[in-house]
Amino acid sequence: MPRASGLFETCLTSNKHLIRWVEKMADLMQPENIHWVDGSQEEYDRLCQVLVNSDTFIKLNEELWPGCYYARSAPNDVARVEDRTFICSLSKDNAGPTNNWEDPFVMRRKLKSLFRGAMRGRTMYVLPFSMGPLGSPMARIGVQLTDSAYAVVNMRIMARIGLPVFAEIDKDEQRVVPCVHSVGAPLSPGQKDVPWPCNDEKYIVHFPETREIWSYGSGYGGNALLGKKCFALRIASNIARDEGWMAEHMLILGVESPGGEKTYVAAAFPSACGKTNFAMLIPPREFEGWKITTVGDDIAWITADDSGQLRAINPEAGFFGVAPGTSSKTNPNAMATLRKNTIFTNVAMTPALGVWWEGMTDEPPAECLDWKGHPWTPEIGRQTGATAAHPNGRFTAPASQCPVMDDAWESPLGVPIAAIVFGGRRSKNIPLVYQAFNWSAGVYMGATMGSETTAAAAGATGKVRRDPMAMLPFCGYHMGDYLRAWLRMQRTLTKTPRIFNVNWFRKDEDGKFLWPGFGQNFRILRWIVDRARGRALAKETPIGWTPYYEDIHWEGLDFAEAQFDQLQHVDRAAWKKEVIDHEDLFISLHDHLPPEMVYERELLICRL
Ligand code: O2Y
Ligand code: MN
Repeated sequence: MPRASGLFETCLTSNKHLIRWVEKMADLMQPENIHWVDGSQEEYDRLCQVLVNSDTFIKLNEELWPGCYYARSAPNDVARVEDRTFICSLSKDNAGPTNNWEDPFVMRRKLKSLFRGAMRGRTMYVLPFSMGPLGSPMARIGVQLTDSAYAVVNMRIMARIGLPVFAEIDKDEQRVVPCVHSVGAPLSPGQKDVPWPCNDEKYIVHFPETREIWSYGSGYGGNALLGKKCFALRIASNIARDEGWMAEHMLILGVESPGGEKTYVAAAFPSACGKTNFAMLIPPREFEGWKITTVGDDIAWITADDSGQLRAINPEAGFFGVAPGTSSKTNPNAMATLRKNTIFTNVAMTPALGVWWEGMTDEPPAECLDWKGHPWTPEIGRQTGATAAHPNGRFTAPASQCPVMDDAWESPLGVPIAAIVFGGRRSKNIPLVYQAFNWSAGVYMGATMGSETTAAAAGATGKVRRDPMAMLPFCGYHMGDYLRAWLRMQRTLTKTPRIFNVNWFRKDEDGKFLWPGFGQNFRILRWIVDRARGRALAKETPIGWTPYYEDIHWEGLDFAEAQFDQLQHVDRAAWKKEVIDHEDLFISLHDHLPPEMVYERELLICRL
């Protein structure tokens, strides 16, 4: 047994269940060593050095990029793998039509064979982590066993980890979510490791009833940093449904007026729709004294407090942001955040040991190494079409380094949410902004939201992919039941947040964007805040309330009323087609679909 061989000498918990589970897993996966993660800076530095020694990390130029490291993944391990992601609920019906399901008994047998000996020749890290500020009643704890030092150092940025979490586990003997992760690349004695070990066969598996996560074969992002999508969304959505709160794919931001009035807004956009940019938006200079503050850029855990007010925490402690397209023009706050103590993955590396990606600067570097480590020049890029950075290249950066983090971003009780915003990338039909008539219409709005596929994603470009509440890849149970949970939530509220839809991406007949976006989105946010606070008028349309031209603050932007009307136009014929389209999703959810969604659809058809 590993215990007898001294593998447990540095055990950092007294929790017997935890120790027994670690023993059992060590027995299964046969690691060479066990490392109990204390979460200290010294340990982080040591592990980064281990990663440098194994050629996984390159230490970047300390003068230009202090405390930063650079990694390249294997070319077959560059993103989340939705087709290899499973929800193994006891009943297939509970996973619903939008998730891959496998019988949990069959899956357990498969996992047992995959994980048997999977960590041979490697160290197994026992990584305790808290999603949410430690000690917050809204926080939840997990323990990830992993054979990836890369996952450990990234998790140290993305979550609260180490000794204080062990202390929390020991204090209450509280329930933890067990997470098992292996890159699936055991080493035989004397075998030389590769910089990015992984396996062609990948399994990202969730057992919702037992609240377990098993991830095999990948070392990348959402597949390996199990606190993020696997725990904070797929497993947490199950816990939230059972306990009456919500785990959402939402950013949280604060809008602060010159007089110090603060209004918090949560917003759900599908992946790759600019959530990080919106969360860190800088108002145009005409709005002196106004400030946007960031609470989170990706995930919100939301609950009603004793007074019936919705409150939200960001369960994460860092940003795992898309690098390409991020620049001091598009997101100066993100650029300031990632200047130090950041891990870059699958971007390009310059000869001066700096990083670069498409869109970071107007001028590309004369030469660099691309995300595969091959020489890249602008000329090579032109000739081959190859980008220097992978489109899903990432930065992992501590949230505490963001210059506009909200004062209350770590508040244990979260921040009060006054408005919820849904949005997607739609070139036609969907106005720049409109407000749902009420909560139930707002749930319909979120349920039917969609985004046009871009060239970066698989599938036909320009096709609308329905993505209810931006949770399609992340809801850990039946989507119809998820919509029911949303409707149920209203009953716990006395102050119901107002619900809005935005679309920054509407185009004219020539394919040109009608709205400048970025910082200008502040004008729309301000109307949303005014509406949530009951001090702006609105015009009734068949799909919801829309702003009058005069109610948007236009100072500093030359935007004619006719242009605004074009952006806000509700084309009834096109909307009738849109509503027919909604039916596809509803049919797929059939017996789980809440009847309110059918009523809302009927009402919408009548109004059109
Ligand atoms: O490719 C990955 O593993 C990352 S996916 C991701 C990362 C940060 C925030 N959101 C997402 C997402 O896919 O929604
Ligand atoms: Mn996301």
